[in-house]
Amino acid sequence: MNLSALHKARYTYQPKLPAILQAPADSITASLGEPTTSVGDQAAVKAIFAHQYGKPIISFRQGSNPAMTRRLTVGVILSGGQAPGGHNVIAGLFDGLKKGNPASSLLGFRGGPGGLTDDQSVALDAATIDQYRNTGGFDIIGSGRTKIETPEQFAKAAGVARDRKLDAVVVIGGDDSNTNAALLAEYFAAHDVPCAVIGVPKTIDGDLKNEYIEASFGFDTATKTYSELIGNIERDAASARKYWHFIKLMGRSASHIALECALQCQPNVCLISEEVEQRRMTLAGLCDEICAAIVTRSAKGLDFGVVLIPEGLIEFIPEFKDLISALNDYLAHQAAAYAALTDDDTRLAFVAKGLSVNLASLYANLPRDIRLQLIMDRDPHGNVQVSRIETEKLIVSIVEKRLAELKKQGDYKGKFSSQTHFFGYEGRCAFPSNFDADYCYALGMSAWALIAGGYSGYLSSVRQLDQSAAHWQAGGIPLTMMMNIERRHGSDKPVIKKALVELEGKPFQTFAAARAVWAVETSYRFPGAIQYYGPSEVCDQPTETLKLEKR
Ligand code: FBP
Repeated sequence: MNLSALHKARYTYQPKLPAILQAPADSITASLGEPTTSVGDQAAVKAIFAHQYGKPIISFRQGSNPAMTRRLTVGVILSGGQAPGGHNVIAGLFDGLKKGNPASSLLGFRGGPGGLTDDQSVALDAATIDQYRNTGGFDIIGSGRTKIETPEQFAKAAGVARDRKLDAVVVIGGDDSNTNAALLAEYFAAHDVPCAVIGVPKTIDGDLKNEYIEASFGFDTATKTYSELIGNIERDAASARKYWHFIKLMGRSASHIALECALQCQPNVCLISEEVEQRRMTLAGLCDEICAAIVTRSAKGLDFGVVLIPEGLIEFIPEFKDLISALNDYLAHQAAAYAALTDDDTRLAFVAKGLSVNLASLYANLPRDIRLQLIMDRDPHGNVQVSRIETEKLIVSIVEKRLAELKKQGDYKGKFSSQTHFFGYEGRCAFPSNFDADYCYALGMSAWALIAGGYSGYLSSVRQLDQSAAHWQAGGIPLTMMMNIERRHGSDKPVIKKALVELEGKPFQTFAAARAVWAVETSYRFPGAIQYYGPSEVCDQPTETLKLEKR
């Protein structure tokens, strides 16, 4: 293979581990906390997870524990969207298994959770793992979004676990995938399948976090990748002085990615969906705020700028939230009739009939492309595919109209030319930053320690991430602790609660205190490319979000 110089160099990078995971296997033991409760809907969550509910938080510490050296057979699944560092989770899990007992083995289930139910697996040996250390992507075994939900799927997964004599399955995934992991753990416990299920917090979106899960892996690398690109665009905008760039950033519902990139790059405007919802802003209202920045800058001779738009914005604008929720319910309940329709015009007419008068009028006034994007297939977990809705173009079209009106009234004399961008997939498979390479390797090894310790229904956790890796705390957080009940596919389901941007939190407050100046001045900051080698203050820094949250 003709590998790039960086690719070869990354093979020699040795991820840093928390001190406890550097210890010999038989001297790692667990401290157990108090019984836990779910974040919401306790009675309903407890009823669904009768065998899992209430487990204690686990922290690893030094102590004699010969049981950790038992021979294990473990299966691993990569689930959902790619996130930098997934390969290092598998490497950490593999190295942990071999440290515990050289006869232990690791199977990779191909193509996501469907690989488990269909028994599509590959043995992962040292030579294979070595090819993927410290690299981006999920291509070692591939990923997928299959949701294991029918009794047949659960029974098949149990059959595969029994046939392959699996001691555990590790699910590397986001909130939806880890919800699946919890359901699988419950099913195995209820049906006496002697196989543990352990989750690992993955997602570039940064929304799988709480007091105990300080960050999901991949967020660090993805936001650094986007920030490099945004900084480059800012410099281009300030050089050419003729374009307003509207950049939609991936991240699904939460605006963590947009906020982190704003803290890194100091753009003129960054919309935060959670604030839009709290202020009950309309689409027209938020476009007016963008126009205000454009008009003020134009009066200063600055007919250029950069606007960041979180991918999930549309779901947070109150009028659209109602529309999307009505569309979700209608499409779920009319699935058969809708599936029989053969062209877009009939689909649009069919959907419009199912909406209330107000929502039908909102829907009818949207550009046709957006109307079609809003009714595209939901993903297997019931999510609207926001990456495919061109919110940035919708906003530009409204801003253009509004500026034309302002010009007519004599309130705006500038020239407005726009460029739109969507940064999403570009950031999901970059070589993991040193932070993600270390964090993921530690998460993988912590997952092994949970399995070797005999635990199930846990999310592997590594805490105190603002400190150096040696001081990180490894352990496990019960999956049920993060659950509440939400409406999906037209019915109520247990799901891991998404962490949205907290408007009282330090990251948002820091942004809010600075943004008025950024809107009218040109305060751009250029983070540059991720550095893997060099001084620690350049190549080992966590995100601004993490630093501010831990301050
Ligand atoms: P996960 O929640 O599975 O980590 O996926 C994250 C994500 O990258 C979102 O930011 C984005 O909206 C979505 O995946 C895109 O999905 P797909 O890869 O199926 O197009």
